[in-house]
Amino acid sequence: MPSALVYISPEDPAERWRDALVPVLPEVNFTSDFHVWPDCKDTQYDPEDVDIALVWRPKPGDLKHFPNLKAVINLGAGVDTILADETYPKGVPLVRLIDPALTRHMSEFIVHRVLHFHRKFHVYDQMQRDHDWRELIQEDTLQKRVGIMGLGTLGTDAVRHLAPFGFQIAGWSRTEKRINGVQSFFGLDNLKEFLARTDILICLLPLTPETHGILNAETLSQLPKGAYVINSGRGLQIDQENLLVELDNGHIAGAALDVFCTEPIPKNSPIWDHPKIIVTPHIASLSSAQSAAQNIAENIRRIRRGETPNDLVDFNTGY
Ligand code: NDP
Ligand code: OXD
Repeated sequence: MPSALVYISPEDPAERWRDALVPVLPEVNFTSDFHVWPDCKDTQYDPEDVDIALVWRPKPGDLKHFPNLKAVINLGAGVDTILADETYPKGVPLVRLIDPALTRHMSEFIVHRVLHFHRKFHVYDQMQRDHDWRELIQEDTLQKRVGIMGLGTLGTDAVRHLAPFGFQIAGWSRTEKRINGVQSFFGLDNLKEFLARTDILICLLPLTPETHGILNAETLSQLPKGAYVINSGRGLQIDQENLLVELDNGHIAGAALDVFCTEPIPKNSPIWDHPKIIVTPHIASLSSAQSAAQNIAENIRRIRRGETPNDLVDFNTGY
């Protein structure tokens, strides 16, 4: 029976994950049964022994080297790069990361960015640089309309943390939601109405063919004048050129972007120095190996017992 793990991440060294998994998977021999791709190619390992791949942004084609995979476990929430790989082994279940620390850290990021724009700290930052001592009008939180695209694990938690401030909160998702105090919009038919009532827009959608470019010239212009955009979903969900136009013509007052079409952003991109854009390098929430290890171990055991793992990706919806 194949029973070895392979770790595949071109970006993230294996040690962090191995160190976190060793104590929670005492039944696994990490010396003989934990391989790191592609280094293992130079060892005596047999790819047929591998039953589970632990991956973060594997390169297209990486997974096809393992003929006996029972499951692929993604070490992050978004599975877009994996599903874009046409060589993904057909029929092999894909598990995504749902982890309390990942969720918590995303909510911190969202709350910080929403308050930053709502309380005009971006303007006060500039005023300090200009030695400009003035009071700006303080808008009432109870009148401020926040809209979240994506009411899944992360969006729902962000709503929970934003609600106590008193914002008027709405969410947009594929299916209708019933969350106390949150107006639910769903499906493309309701998108225009959702955007029209949103002063601060947060994008926490997965990247799928349906959400690719969903924020474009038409939809951005449906936001009220002076709206703010926060994107920590995926860069390709916003048409970057269209966003720059709307920022430059003043329709959008500011944007906080954590994800981009090309990462890292090219050194000469206008995004870096745009006065209305706050850039972070895809750090809104980073996977924590320490926190996630228990859930991953549980899923490894479930898979090896022949049970359905938790947090399966639906190949039909793409998330
Ligand atoms: P979930 O799968 O839990 O939730 C996805 C939400 O998006 C659901 O509410 C779903 O609707 C909605 N949705 C999906 N497709 C559509 C559509 N076509 N139209 C309307 N709504 C849609 O995902 P998570 O909350 O766990 O994560 C969301 C994304 O956040 C990840 O896919 C990843 O891209 C990004 N992310 C970014 C990080 C960063 O550091 N920047 C870190 C972690 C994640 P429904 O509920 O009806 O199914
Ligand atoms: C994720 C991410 O999807 O880090 O987990 O973007």
